[in-house]
Amino acid sequence: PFLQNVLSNDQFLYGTVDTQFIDENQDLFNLKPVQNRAQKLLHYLGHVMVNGPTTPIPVKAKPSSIDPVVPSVSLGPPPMGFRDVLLKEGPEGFAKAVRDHKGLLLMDTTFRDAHQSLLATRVRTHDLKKVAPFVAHNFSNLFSVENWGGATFDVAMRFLCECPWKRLQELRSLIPNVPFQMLLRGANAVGYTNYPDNAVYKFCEVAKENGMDIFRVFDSLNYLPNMLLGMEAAGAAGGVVEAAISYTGDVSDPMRQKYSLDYYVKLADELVKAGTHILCIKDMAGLLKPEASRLLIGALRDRFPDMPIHVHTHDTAGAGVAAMLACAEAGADIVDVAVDSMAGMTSQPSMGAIVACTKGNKHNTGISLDKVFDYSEYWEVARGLYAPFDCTATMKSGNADVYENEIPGGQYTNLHFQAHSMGLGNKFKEVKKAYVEANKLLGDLIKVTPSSKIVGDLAQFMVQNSLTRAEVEERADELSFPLSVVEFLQGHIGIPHGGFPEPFRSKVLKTLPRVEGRPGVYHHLRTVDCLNTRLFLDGPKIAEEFEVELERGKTLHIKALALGDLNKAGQREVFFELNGQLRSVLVKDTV
Ligand code: 3PY
Ligand code: ZN
Repeated sequence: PFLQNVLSNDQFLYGTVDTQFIDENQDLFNLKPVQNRAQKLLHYLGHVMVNGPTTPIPVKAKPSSIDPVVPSVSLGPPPMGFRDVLLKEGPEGFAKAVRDHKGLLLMDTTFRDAHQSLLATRVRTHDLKKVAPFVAHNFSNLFSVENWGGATFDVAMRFLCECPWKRLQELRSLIPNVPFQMLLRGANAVGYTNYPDNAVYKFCEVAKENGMDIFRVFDSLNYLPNMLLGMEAAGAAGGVVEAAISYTGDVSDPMRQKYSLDYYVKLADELVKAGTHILCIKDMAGLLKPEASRLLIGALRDRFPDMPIHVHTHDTAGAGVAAMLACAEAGADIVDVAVDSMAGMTSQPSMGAIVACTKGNKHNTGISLDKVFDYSEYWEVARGLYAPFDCTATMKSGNADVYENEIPGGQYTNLHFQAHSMGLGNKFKEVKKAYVEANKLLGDLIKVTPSSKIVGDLAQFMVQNSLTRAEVEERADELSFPLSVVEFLQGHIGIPHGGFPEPFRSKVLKTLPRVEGRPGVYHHLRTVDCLNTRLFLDGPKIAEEFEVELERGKTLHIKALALGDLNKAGQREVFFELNGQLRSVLVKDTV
């Protein structure tokens, strides 16, 4: 590198070097590996020419030869949008403005969930950047653009040779007026397993610094302690906190009692108590039927009149538009859509359909249908570039069987891809049936990344080994289960609603250790470094108030309020005031 630095130095090249050359040119010692970008590009191109793209399945489809045409954009800065409100008013003022807004607001998922569901998350920053100014200029009245988080983070690095942070920075500079939204998997951040708390905090802080505004926080088991961790991390970073309840089952079916209306309302109570700015129902599989929408969103609207309610769904069965219109009727403030050419099937319902169906009524979105058509045309052509990854290579329609198998949108596509790549294209039905059985074996879980992957792994294991549910149950102590299943039963991602399935869990785990409570606690024991020794050894007295400096400038004001009674599970609820807000923790009483 030193030689290369010398050889690219103007003074050296023009022969004006004297004895002061080294002294005056200390940057010659900047010995960072010199990036020979041209060489790297050639290497990459050579690799693609020899091996072709790394596709999920060996489809013959090639990227289309037609380039998308970027619709023209007017000169000057884009109009003001909700991001201007957020910057001026902060998260609380922003939430109030959203709730006060007349008409239905939309989040556009085209930059994230739509291509995660249809194109194996492969859309590159290159194609997002091209259309970004058009979005800023013509969709300034969107609630938000979802453009980050979920699977985009690891796919950018693993398959696209891109830096996800750079994507965020570049899009931010092109879309300054519309809030950006990301999907944060609670204590799993943008990964597939629980991370140490400080990693989640830092991640949110850096995401906010790089331009993220709204953090949709969920946990794959709706496990409250994991959700609170993600919400606190997003809130501490100064982000808008959107706590998301993952929806499964069917609240309109009296026979489905595990995930009842009461279950969702109670969970919402906790999230509102914990200070969420926005409440979201995250229907990751597209199970929320219009009737269930009326019941659930209606109940939440009545209970939390001032809370903005946001609904996310997938269109796998084909009822997404109907469900979102029912949500709007029942009082939802915001629903998720993808632009028409990136909508439908396992993606979100169509933006154009919702804009058209609400035109002229009280849910009017204020969005121009003509602009939607231009935007859609760009994506229709851009989508052709991703033909090797497009689920339509093999999947021709959505399917209402999702109401039975409850497979989330992105996973539905992945499993379909997988079945085809293993030459089991005609056995997809069997895979879906096994998924249903695997879910029952695991105790009927909320299924979304990563719990959905665990159910999928067990289903695949059953298909590969031709095992029925009864056989798995019977031989649980001798079978060699996928690691993800074992770790789930150990408690590595949290505790499912209703507890772990027994005697299945004990038979699988035998003497393997179990994690009690929130897994992240065990990754982060040094949290307690900041406590003085008396508090560390003996805890506070009831009514004692004290301050703890977590790090420089970040002080917590804590007051111990009360110890609850022993409950049936041998636990006590301990109540605190944390920075003026009521908080409680459940603790196993071992005395
Ligand atoms: C993700 O976690 O990436 C999801 O989209 C879940 O729905
Ligand atoms: Zn989704």
